[in-house]
Amino acid sequence: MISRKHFLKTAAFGGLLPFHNKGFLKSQGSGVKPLVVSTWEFGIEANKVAWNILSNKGASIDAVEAGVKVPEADSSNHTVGYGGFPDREGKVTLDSCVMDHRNMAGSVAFLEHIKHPVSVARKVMEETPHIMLVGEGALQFALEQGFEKENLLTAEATREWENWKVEAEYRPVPNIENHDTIGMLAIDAEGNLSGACSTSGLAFKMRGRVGDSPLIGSGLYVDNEVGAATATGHGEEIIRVSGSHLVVELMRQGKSPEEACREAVLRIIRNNDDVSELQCGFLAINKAGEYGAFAIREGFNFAVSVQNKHELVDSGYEL
Ligand code: SD4
Repeated sequence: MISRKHFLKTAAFGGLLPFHNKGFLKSQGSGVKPLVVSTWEFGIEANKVAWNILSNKGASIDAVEAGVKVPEADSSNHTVGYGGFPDREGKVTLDSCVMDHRNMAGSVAFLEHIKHPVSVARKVMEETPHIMLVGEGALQFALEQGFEKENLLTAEATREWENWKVEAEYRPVPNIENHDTIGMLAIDAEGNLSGACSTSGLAFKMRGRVGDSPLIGSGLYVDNEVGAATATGHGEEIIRVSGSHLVVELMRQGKSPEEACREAVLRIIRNNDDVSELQCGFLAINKAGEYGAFAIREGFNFAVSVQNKHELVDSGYEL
């Protein structure tokens, strides 16, 4: 029998699936600004750099770009920037985007040899009439903008790729291969929202494969009147529901950040007969400075920085 408490918990969302979180989909965060949140535990170090900018009255777009550059430069992080695992052919290809409070956006995808794709994405936003550049064209643009061509494939990533080739099974494993995309969202002292997202994508992906992370509306979306959202996990599933835009629109309809993230997760679950090998997570903030996250399964966490404190928080999850 379903207890009344359990029924009330689930009926509001039109489903009776179990879900897990600390406290029931309530608004997290006191609404104090500035605020920065980012995906996964390495978000703490990224947030600290972003926080330095925000706490000195800096702009949210400067904060998210600087923050995301931290894991991009970290060779021990195997799915962002330098040190990222390569594609099947042994090439590191990077995806990134930014969006600011003016609804302006920039993006690069399938970019090789440039350590900080987030900064190239920002240049696309600021220096071109376009939103997205890919592959050779993105590289050419980056070089014209003064970025340096570097080898991003580390000895460790090469070893992992060599090992992978022995079995050559293309099977992403939730929370193991896929768990390092950084999505960062910030609200500055002026109340302006920005976001950035950066990844090397799924390890050993097909050459040319692009996931959700550089796609405005999928891996990231910012609406300065409502809030911002970012995504991590299986990009194909996130693209199928235009995940981050969906989360922002659900917040516009009055849902808390965590409720909105959960609804997007439920749509992904509904789209799949078998979710046993899937992981997707969303992270969101609203204009009031509240935040929340939700994932398909346990294991997703995010870093929150507010009032000079940096904290790692476990996301709610459905299964
Ligand atoms: C992708 N969403 O390329 C990225 C991978 C990821 O956490 O987020 N991993 O599909």
